[in-house]
Amino acid sequence: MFEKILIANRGEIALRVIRACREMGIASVAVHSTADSDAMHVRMADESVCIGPPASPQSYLSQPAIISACEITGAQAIHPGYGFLSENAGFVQMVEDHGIAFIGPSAEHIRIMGDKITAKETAKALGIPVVPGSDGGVPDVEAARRVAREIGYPVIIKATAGGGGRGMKVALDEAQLEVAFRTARSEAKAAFGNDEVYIEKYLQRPRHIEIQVFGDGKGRAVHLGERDCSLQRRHQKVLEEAPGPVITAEQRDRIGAICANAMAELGYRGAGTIEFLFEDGEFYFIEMNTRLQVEHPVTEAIFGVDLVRQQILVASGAEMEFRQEDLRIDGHAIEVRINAEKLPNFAPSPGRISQYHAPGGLGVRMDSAIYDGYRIPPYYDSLIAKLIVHGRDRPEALARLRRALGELIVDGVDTTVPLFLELLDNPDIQSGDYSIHWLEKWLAAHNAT
Ligand code: MV4
Repeated sequence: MFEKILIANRGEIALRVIRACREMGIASVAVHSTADSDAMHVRMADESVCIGPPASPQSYLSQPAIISACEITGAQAIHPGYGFLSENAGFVQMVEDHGIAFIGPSAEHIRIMGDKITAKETAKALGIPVVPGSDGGVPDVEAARRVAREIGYPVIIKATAGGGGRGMKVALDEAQLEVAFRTARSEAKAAFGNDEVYIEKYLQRPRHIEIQVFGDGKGRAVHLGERDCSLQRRHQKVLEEAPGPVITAEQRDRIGAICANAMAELGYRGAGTIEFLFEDGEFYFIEMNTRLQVEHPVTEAIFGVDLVRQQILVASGAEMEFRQEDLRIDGHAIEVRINAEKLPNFAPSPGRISQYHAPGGLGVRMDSAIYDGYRIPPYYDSLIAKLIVHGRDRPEALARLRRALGELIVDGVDTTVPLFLELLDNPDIQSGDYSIHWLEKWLAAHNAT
């Protein structure tokens, strides 16, 4: 087992990893920018190294600075958290070339899944159901027209190098195809330096359902059910829950087994998420994320497992601590992302937290790196806390969420807490009847009134 791990991240996820290290008797090294000298992850780690100025490209994304911090401190492994360098295949290669372990999948698996076309081809070849569409890139408008006629309208044109919803265009009929195709192409070129695009059948009212998978890198893999992450604004998740309110045990077992078998066949190592659109009882693969995700705690809550501990175990060559038959769902969990943002426009609200009180009690988990007097720097994302509640069933989780939000005090900056209090009063949220478009529609209607 590793004796010392460097965490190449900040905020709540850095604390999450430090906590797992401490429980395993592993020393932790924090890295930080000059803007984060007083950050909680620096205080909580056993050691820390300043790796550069506030701007991420020169600190949290600086590969040489992070490798040097490992060499200076003698850390044997790097946990990347999410975001930053977590899905950078070149970084993984560099880390391994320096004799350091990367706590995550192989560079090769990250590369395959980072390209949306090879990801989809790989998924399809492994027996995962995919959205009907072009086989690979579409070179010109004529080819696009042929594919669209074959699969039927509406269609969506997506950038191969895209992700996070950027570089997508919908064509409802053939009259809209040419403009959609050309716009997608030029936007892809401008945003990603790669103008390759592909076409899919456009699903009109799906849910975003993602399957948590975990592999030992030696041909064994399991699934840990799904998360419903349909409540999003501008491709940013706002609330996530597990199990999905409309997924049956049969649907879960079927798609879960397909995903676990696929990951076993790949020899996938560590945590991964296979994203699907779910409509009319069918799953359609869209992307795979080769990292631990922000919303992993809802899965941890209902399965009673520590995913970061398992990541560290398999990265060191040890066995994961469960088999598929050990994994049973207990109750329901919901996570809300508390951002330092001002409603109704979600404008970033950095500043000093003058008072902070975290909720607690049965079934409440608060993952946050803020404290009384903490100054939220303006350089990074606006997530300041994740509140995760766990109940015996969905109504109990919802009641607990309302209770916990009532206990929470964050003064000095604006937060998204009022949004969650309003959502909890909504009948569609209470019944679980929402698609990927629900939140944006609700916000539009809400802000108009
Ligand atoms: C789609 C789709 C409908 N049909 N693909 C958005 C980001 C990227 N992860 C995939 N996305 C979508 N792909 C087909 N064939 C609708 C979306 C989409 C979406 C997906 C998940 C969560 C929120 C979304 C919001 C708008 C569009």
